[in-house]
Amino acid sequence: MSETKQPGWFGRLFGRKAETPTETPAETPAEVPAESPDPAVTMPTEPTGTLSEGVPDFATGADDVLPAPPTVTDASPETEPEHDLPDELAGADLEPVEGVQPEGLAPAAPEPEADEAPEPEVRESEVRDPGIPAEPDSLVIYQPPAEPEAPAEKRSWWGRLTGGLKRTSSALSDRVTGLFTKRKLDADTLEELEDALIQADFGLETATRIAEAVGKGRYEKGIAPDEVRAILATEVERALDPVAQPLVIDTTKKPFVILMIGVNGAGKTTTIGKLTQKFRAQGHSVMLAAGDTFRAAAIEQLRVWGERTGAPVVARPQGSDAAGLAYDALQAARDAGTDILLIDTAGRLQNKAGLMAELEKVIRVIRKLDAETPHAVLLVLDATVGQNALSQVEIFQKTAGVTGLVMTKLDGTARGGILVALAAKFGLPVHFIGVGEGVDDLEPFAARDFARAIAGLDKG
Ligand SMILES: Nc1nc2c(ncn2[C@@H]2O[C@H](COP(=O)(O)OP(=O)(O)O)[C@@H](O)[C@H]2O)c(=O)[nH]1
Ligand SMILES: [Mg+2]
Repeated sequence: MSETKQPGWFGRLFGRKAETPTETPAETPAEVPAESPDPAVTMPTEPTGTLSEGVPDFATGADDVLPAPPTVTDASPETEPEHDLPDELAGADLEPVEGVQPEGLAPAAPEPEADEAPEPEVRESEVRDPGIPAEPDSLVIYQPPAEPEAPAEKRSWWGRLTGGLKRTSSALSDRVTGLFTKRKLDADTLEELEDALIQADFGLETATRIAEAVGKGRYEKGIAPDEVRAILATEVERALDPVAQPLVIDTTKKPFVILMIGVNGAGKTTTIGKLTQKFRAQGHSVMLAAGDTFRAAAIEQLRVWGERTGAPVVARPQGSDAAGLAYDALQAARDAGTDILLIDTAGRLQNKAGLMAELEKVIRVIRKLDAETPHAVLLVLDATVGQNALSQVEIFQKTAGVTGLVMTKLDGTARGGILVALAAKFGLPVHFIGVGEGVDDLEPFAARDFARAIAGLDKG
């Protein structure tokens, strides 16, 4: 390691360079595994997945190009955990969409001087199970600062929900206004309404039901657009009500273990950060396991969230065994008497079989410590992939026993009806929805609010 004075964590996050130009060749970007900022983590405006013969293509986008095998295997994270990537790439996943600064990322206070930068408090764990391939020297637990950042100023959830669902609701609303203004209701109009709903990914079954409900007893009469919206809201609420179930944390489990799964870029890590903020605000202690050991940037990303939300992050260097890490994190959470352990996972393996095998292994290995774990398996789905979400549910459900869904990026699509299609097909609980990148842009899923927002109605 050179003598170079490195900037603090926030300095690196905001791109501040080392104070002395460094000559360490190992830190030049060219020497780092060629991993560019992931296109899958910027928000696609069109569905990024493909639906080929009902099987999701997990290898879309960057997934089909495996980064070079991890080269940082012997670097000790106690001394240089941040140097796996050049500054330009570190935290690349946190890059805002279209230049929007993610909420809460701006430093609230002047940055500490580089030499006063708080170094993470690092604790070593012992090897607890000789059967688990662990690298005891490399396990680190990043402790958050004593006082995590103050949460950003709150906008009402209704405001963020309607803002987030704007693309879907205005696409629908425009069609409804166009179709039902000063027109008699006939079969053609209803068919067009059905088309609009199918385009918003409601699914054929629900689209037909809504169109029928609108037509019922009104043929050859006029119907005002607002009436159509009201019927739409009623039908959507009826479809979603059974799946809108809160995630119940059983406080008798210590820790209550939540495994987060989903394809790369779905929003797992971000959702973990948002959930941590919520759980901490409810008075729970939370620990995070950086189980996406595939990329250094993924570990860093979780570490930033831990720092922001006041949760310790258990990590190992890139390339470590994810199951072993999850095992150690569960042990650490037990030792610390933590209420909730959130385990992040990778979604980026080269093929579906590899991804599923890794998830199965994580579950198998943590069950050696506690046969009831994981207590919840949350599948994170990106709303912008559209119909592909349906096949993702099928496949993850088989492997990991999904207990509930989180749907993210509803703000990034005009096809928010996918939630209705999912409810109709699987009936799995939908616990949370995300409508933005900020820490507050996630809330428990409420069918009525969602239905009214998507139909373009007031809260009511
Ligand atoms: N607009 C928007 N972006 C989101 C939402 N949730 C996550 N993201 C962004 O999606 C990208 C991928 O998220 P990440 O948590 O890294 O996905 P992971 O690979 O599943 O862990 C990041 O840029 C997030 O900021 C959301 O609800 N809305
Ligand atoms: Mg991630």
